[in-house]
Amino acid sequence: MAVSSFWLLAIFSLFFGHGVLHVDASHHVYRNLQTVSSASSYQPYRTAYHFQPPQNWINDPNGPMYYKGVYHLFYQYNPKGAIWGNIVWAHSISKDLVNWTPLDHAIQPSQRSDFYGCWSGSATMLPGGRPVILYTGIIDAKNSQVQNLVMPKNLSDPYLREWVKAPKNPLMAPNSANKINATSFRDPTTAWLGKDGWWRVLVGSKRDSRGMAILFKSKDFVNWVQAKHPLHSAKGTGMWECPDFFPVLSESPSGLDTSVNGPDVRHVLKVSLDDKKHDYYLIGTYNAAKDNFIPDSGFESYVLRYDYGKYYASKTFFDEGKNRRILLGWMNESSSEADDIKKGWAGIHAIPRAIWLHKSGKQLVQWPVEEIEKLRTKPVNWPTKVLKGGELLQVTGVTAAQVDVEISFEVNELRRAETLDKWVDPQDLCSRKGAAAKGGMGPFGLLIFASKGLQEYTAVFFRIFRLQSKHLVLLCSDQSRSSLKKDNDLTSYGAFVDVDPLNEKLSLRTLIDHSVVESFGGEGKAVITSRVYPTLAINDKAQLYAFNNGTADVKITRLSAWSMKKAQIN
Ligand code: DQQ
Repeated sequence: MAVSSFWLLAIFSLFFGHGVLHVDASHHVYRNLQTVSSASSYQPYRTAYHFQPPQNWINDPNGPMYYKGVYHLFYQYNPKGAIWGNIVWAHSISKDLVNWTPLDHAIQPSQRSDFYGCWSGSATMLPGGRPVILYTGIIDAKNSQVQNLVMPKNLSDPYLREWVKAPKNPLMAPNSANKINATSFRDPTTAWLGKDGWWRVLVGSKRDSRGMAILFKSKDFVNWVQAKHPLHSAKGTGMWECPDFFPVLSESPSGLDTSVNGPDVRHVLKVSLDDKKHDYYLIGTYNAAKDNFIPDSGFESYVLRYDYGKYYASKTFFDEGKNRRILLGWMNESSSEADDIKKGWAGIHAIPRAIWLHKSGKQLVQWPVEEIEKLRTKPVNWPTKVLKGGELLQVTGVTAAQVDVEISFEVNELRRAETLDKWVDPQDLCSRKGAAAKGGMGPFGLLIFASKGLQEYTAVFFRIFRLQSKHLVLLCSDQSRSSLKKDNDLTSYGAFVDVDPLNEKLSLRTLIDHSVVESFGGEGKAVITSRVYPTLAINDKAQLYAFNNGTADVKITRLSAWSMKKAQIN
């Protein structure tokens, strides 16, 4: 294949240290602040086991892969400050997806096709297990975008420390013939190989306000031609950033290599909607002969999300070592830019999640990778107990600012469920009915980062409603009282969880980590992540409670909590 020859020939200068970008559709741009970093010594919000570098700004996970027993994570990074800008691909490696070691930056501006920045992209394994990366290069101060290829310099290095740019870069570019706007042409996916011997890759784009995943095809991974039609597009959705397209099995949680297709396979298309700043996904059928993707009915309105809180620009990869598909995502801060500069850093990554299709075929399910359980220590387990209406029980014996907690509730009648006249947006419902609003069946759940006098807390809870003859289970993450400092983003988040409240348990797992509340409801059917910055409930001043602010009693059938050890995160 042509690819193996070009990287051997390529010797390029690595660092150009090029200046500041000018406009970006995705992030606030403060040119004068992009090189400012002034970390203060007051650091109660740094994470103990969620991925983050020692300082500065990070955003999207890029090119994750498993190579020769090592996990690779690249990410968008500003080496000069705590605000988005000066973007390079930073690189960390791990043996377990929990403990991470930093390496030198893998891709930095150095050639005409990326002088102004190295934006997001993905890795693909070529036959024989040779990894390559496609990424977006920024070629001018207007943020015009092209797609570039890099190859590892030394395939026998499992750490893949050095990457060589293809001499033929850029390999995909907008032109008048393909009618692509140069500032809306980015974030190539992992490529997949069809039975016809052609590689396919998607690039995020839009035409007017129609979001689209443009399809390119290649026989040799170097020469790419644009397909006549996008793989999929949708009116009114705006720019599609960081598309991801992958197969899932209809009857099993096992993962699949991105090129696999067949009768038991469904496909998932995820798009990060720039206008909404959320990651939406569609489940459907990929027709390889026609190269189109038809979403199942019910997905037209872009409703299903990976995470109903703060979570964006995610990307999956196939973990061949454990036969699973892993999802990585970026969580931005909820604090002001001024506070980010003060603390000297911004952005973290979620705990890597295994992701698979629920047996109903109607939604995906996510669960933190099992390796994270290695950090669990000093278990606390409660016997089954009734949590009376109005009751608050402290979970003692754990480090409440750094804990993994699983709680399950059982209800045995629904008479006191509050009535809804019509369907209501779950986030609006959570904003109107926070933890302090007394209900019938709920709110019941956890008070996290609670201060001693409850002046501060973040509440994650269930609340059951009746809508006509059906019952709806709402999961909320209520940040309205998370901090006495009111200039943070205190938006409450919510999602309906597809569980039958009488016949299934209402389970919640929450990973709590200093400024992170990452919650998995209904065994991973609904996920909500929040970033919070308590002023009183920090470190050993934080407390954890189970609470019930409804009138009906509920039963806690399980409460298990573990203090979490610190991981090596760079
Ligand atoms: N972030 C990158 C872009 C992408 C956006 C720039 C999504 O490639 O579209 O840092 O957060």
